[in-house]
Amino acid sequence: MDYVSAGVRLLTRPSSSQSPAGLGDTKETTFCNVTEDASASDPRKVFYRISLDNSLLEIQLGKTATWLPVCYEGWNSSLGTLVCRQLGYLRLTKDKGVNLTDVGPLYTDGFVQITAEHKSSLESLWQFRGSCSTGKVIALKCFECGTRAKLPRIIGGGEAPLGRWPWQVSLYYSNRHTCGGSIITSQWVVTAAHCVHNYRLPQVSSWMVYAGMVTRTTSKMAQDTGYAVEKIVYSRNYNHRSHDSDIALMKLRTPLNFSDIIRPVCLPKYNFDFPGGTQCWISGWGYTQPDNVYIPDTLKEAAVPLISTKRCNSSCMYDGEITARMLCAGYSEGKVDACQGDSGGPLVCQDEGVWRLVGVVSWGTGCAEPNHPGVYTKVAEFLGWIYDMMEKY
Ligand code: 4AZ
Repeated sequence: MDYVSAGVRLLTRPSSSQSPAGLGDTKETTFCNVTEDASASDPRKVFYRISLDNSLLEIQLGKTATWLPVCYEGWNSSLGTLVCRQLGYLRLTKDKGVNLTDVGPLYTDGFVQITAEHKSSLESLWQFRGSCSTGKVIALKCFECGTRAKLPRIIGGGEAPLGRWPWQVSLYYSNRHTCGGSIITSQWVVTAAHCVHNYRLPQVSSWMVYAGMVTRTTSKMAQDTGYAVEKIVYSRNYNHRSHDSDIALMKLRTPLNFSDIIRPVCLPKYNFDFPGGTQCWISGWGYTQPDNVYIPDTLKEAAVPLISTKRCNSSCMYDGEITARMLCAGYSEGKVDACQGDSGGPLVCQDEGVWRLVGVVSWGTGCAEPNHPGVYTKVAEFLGWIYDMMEKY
């Protein structure tokens, strides 16, 4: 799929094109009906949040209903980084101890304190306490991501106004739009391994990253706003036959200036999967017609629900081809999907008010075909790898 200009296409298939598949379709869906597990299991034991009112870190131990502030004793900033990452933020921006007396009489249910012994996992580090001996609790600020500026009204469907997907970038290889990508920090972009692997990889200087635009040609021509690439890494487990681990990172030579139209997306939280049926969004400059090799000039967007792996791996969909590092999104009837030219671009889901990069456009059988939804790299499986690469390079 990456030999022609591999991009993702956000495609709306005309309903008439569905008719030949109509009969078989109905039959298939009856025996392919997979019952969904309504109760998505949640393995987490400790929950974190940062209070919007006063920036205090609050922890819930087990599934008890109370959120408790954290004593300053034993705290250090690397714990702050770990907590921010658990919450899907790239890093810590600021941490400090604040006097309990300054935050008012809000907290009467007790506190969480760091245990004295050094524990290997973050989850086992916390214990309940009646009070904090220093009288101070932790306030945290994590790197901001996944928000967009207040936008003018959205006109029509399908075309994305400037600033709606501010993390979306267009990756140009040899002066052609080749793939999409998502900004995660001022210097790092996530894309698909199939966009950059083999012959393209050594050609770092042939890549350019365009951010903060929806209309490719005019933005590009008006001012050459492209960012040069310094480094490309892709998952060492990437398999171009099975499309497993289809993820790559690009480091820009100079950092992006964030603005209303250029902003980073958040990553998923650790150990939390969005259930099948969650409404998410894709965006890209990929093909918009199933049988038309045409890369549109303006950014397109579409809403797609997640499909559980169990259902996507059933015999009527991908029959076992979906690995633990992939996820599916789209409709069993087809019609709306990513396509060539959209590859590497974002599948984002909104959660607690921020947008998270849940998937990277990867592959699929055709585009917008019934029972062949789009397949995405599951970003949550690569959080450790992403942080390692960003620390290393
Ligand atoms: C591609 O060729 C491609 N319908 C990307 C996404 C999908 C299919 C093909 C999903 O890059």
